Amino acid sequence: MESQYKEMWERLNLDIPAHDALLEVLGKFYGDIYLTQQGRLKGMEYLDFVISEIHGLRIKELQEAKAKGRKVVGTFCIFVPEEIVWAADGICVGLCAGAEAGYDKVEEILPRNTCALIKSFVGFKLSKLCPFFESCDLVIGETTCDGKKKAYEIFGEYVPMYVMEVPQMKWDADRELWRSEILRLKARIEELTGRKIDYQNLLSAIKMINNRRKALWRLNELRKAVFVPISGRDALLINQISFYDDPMRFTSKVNELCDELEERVRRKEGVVPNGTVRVMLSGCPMAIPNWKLPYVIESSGAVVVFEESCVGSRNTRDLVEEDKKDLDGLIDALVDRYSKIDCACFTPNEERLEHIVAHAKAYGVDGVIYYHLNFCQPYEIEGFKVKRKLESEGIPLLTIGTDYSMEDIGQLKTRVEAFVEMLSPKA
Ligand code: BJ8
Repeated sequence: MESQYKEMWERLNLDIPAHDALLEVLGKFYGDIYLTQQGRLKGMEYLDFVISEIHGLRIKELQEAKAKGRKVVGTFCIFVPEEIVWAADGICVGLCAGAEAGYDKVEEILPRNTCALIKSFVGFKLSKLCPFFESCDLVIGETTCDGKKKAYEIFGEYVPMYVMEVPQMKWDADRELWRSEILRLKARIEELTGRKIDYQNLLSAIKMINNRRKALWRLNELRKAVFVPISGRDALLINQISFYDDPMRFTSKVNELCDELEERVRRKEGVVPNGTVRVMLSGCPMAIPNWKLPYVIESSGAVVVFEESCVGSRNTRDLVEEDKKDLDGLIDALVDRYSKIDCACFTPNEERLEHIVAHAKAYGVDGVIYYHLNFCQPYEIEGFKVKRKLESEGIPLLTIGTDYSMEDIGQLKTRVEAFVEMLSPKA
């Protein structure tokens, strides 16, 4: 891939030697974690291809679209209503980074004890390692956690930045604020793209993104089967790729994959032996290529059947209502749908506890692994209420705080193995 795209990467001003090294490490990491799995689905070949081309073909597509006048908009959070971008014929890509990169430079401008996700996206930009960043005409941030909010102020010196105000509570006044923020975004995107957002193009965008969510939810539902048809690692990867790939192509590929999965479920064919310990992962988002914990879990004798996370169910569970008669109605539908997001940045956030319990039961999990990034206060603190709730329901829980380094992998494995052992049916 290197030679084929080198010219494009040079034009994007990437640090070529460092980028080559990154792709090499990533390729090896992916090979070890993904390609060694037994009995993978045929449909995963497409996902393997997308990953192998993530800095190649997809970036080429973005560059070609830009040459025709389309604008590329990057986001970090599932609160940003991407339908607004697509309606104006923009292209929306998720930018959350899931690997350690350029931390030496990052720590010159951000405190060391900042969460890995924030350090990662700043690091990818400062070290010129991410062609997605370099393709963006606008980057949209949001006032969710304090770390992101304050980091964006500094980050805005490096990228064209726009920040949405996300309310922290869910009263009527918060809804009004959120509605006005969606309208403010609409005006900014119209200005950027030079295109007006109207009823027709917004409805088409809503349908396109709803279809992607439906396909991902269909995939989720299939994981309820007693014979688990897909590994948690593969399911996570599919969710991660949904933030980058062309939505229509991606949706049709995921639906093809689901056809294959349905067949497996019908044949009672699982990726792991029947009776393998079933685990839910709950907590902070796992941005690509953060595969550490799912790998640890699935190499410790368990299988992940559900992700209660933004790279997972929180992003796919709710649809935008389509049966609205005018533009105002569609804007209201966006407001309603996005207000259902139960991120730990909200207070109170009781509905998240209800969702965790309901999904733990529906997916027949034996236990929940609660994951927070170190220095992520919203998710770490909310973990206390999650623990209490799960205890009251008799659902076992293991809490893990970690980051993107590999230093703690041995320690994590010991803890996860002990948890899985505790959950395993005794002979
Ligand atoms: S809707 S979870 S994508 S904000 S891990 S940066 S919270 S300190 S990512 Fe998120 Fe939107 Fe919420 Fe989802 Fe801060 Fe925590 Fe870091 Fe985090």
